[in-house]
Amino acid sequence: MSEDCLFCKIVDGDVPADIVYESDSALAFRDISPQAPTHVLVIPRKHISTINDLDEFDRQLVGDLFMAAKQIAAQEGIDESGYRAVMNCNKGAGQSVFHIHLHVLGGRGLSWPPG
Ligand code: DGP
Repeated sequence: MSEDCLFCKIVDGDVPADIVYESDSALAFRDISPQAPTHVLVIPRKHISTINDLDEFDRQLVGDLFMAAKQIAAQEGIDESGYRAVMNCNKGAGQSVFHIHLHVLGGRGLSWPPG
């Protein structure tokens, strides 16, 4: 838990969110500013600021985030049509909340490369 972290506050229930998935290690909720018909953020309950802060003990946790993404895609009905699961690292890549989160985006065509 990091005192001034927005996503830690969502984990603790101090900031409301539209939660679509919960497990012992992870939580997922709808993005406040959706960039696609489905835009869900999957986060670990544990505070980790960026991908660069992951350590060896986080291997399982990172796997949990992707397993959650897979389940959410099925729940949202975008597993067959296609979706993107992406994590931005640091400001230059667009990270604005420094508690790692996997964006799960789908429900429309997604171009590549991203901007
Ligand atoms: P990134 O830019 O990769 O750090 O993504 C942060 C995302 O978090 C961005 O898409 C908007 C979303 N977001 C920011 N504040 C809130 C909030 O208070 N609630 C929810 N549900 N999403 C938020």
